[in-house]
Amino acid sequence: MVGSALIRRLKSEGFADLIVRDRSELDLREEFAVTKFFTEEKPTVVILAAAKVGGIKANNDFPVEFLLDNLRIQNNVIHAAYANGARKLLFLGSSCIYPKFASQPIPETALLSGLLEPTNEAYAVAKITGIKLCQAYAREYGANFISAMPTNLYGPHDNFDLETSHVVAALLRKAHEAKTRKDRELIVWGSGKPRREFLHVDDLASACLLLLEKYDSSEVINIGCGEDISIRELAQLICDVVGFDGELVWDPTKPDGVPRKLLDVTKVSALGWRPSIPLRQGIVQTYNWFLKNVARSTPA
Ligand code: GFB
Repeated sequence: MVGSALIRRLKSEGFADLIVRDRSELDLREEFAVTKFFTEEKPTVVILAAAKVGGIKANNDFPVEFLLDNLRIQNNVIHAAYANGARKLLFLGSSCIYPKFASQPIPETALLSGLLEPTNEAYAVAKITGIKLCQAYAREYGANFISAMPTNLYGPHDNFDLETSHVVAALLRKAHEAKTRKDRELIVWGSGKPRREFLHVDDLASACLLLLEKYDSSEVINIGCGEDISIRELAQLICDVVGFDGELVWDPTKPDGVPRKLLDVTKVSALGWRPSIPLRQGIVQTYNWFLKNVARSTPA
C-alpha cells in the first residue's frame, strides 16, 4: 500500500529513474540477495517502506515474525544503503513506537519514555531499532538517514484479509459483505472506545517527498492528520459510506489496544506539509478501489 502510493506520487512528480522490486523479486529478509541488489543497482536515494505489517490481532498472534522479519529487512537494507553510498535514506516506522499512555497529542520526544502497548510490542521494538540504527549511521558515519513515523494508514492496495488487516480495511470489507448478504448485524472488535488518527496513504506519500527534499535530521518526525475519532464513530462512518444499515455488535474478546495515539504534527507542519484528503472522502475512494479490485474476487 505505501510503496504503491510512493510510486504513484514519484511518477506524478516526474521521477523516472525509479528502481522497484516487489517481494517476489527480492526478499529483503535475505542478506545475500539484498547485498547483491544494492551492489548492482547502487540507488542514490532509498525509501524503506517494506515491512511485515498487520493489525492488532496479527501483531498479537505473531510477535516472532513481526520482530524477526522487520529486523532482518531493516538491518539488510540500511546497511547495504550505507555500504553502497546512498545519498539519503528514508525509514518508515509507525506511531506504535510510542508508549501506551503517552501524553496526547504524542510529541516525538515521547519515544522510549514509557512501557509499550503489549499487543504490538514486537513490531514497535523492531521499528525503534530501525530508528536507532539510522541514527547510529548518521552519528558514526555521517549518513543522511532519516526516520518518519506515520499514524494509522489506509487507502488503495491495503490488506483486506479479515484476520491480519488494520481496522479501516477490515470494516470496509465486513460492512460490504454484511450488506451483500443482507445481514442485520456487523461484528466490530473491542469496545469501540479507543481513538485512532487515520491518514490516507497518498497524503503520506506527499509528506515523504517533502521530507526527502527538506528534512536532514536523524531525529524522528511524526506524520499525521492532526485529528482522531473513536472506533465506534469510524464504524458508523464506514457503514454509512458502504450503505449498511444493520446493528453494530461489539466483540469484547478482541483487544482494544492502545487507548489513543494522536500524533503531534507540529514538526512536519512547520516544514509546510498539510494533509489534503479528509477521512470520509478517503474512505469513499478506498471503498471504490475495494469494489473494483477486491470485492469481485473475494467470496462474501
Ligand atoms: O487498526 P488496528 O488493527 O490496529 O485496530 P491498532 C485499531 C482498533 O480498531 C483496535 C479495533 O481497537 C481494534 O480492536 N477494531 C474493531 C478492529 N474492529 C476491527 C477489525 O475488524 N479489525 C481490526 N484490525 N481492528 C496497530 C499496530 O494497532 O497500528 C500495528 O498493531 C501498527 O503494529 C498499526 O502500528 C499502525 O491501531 O490498534
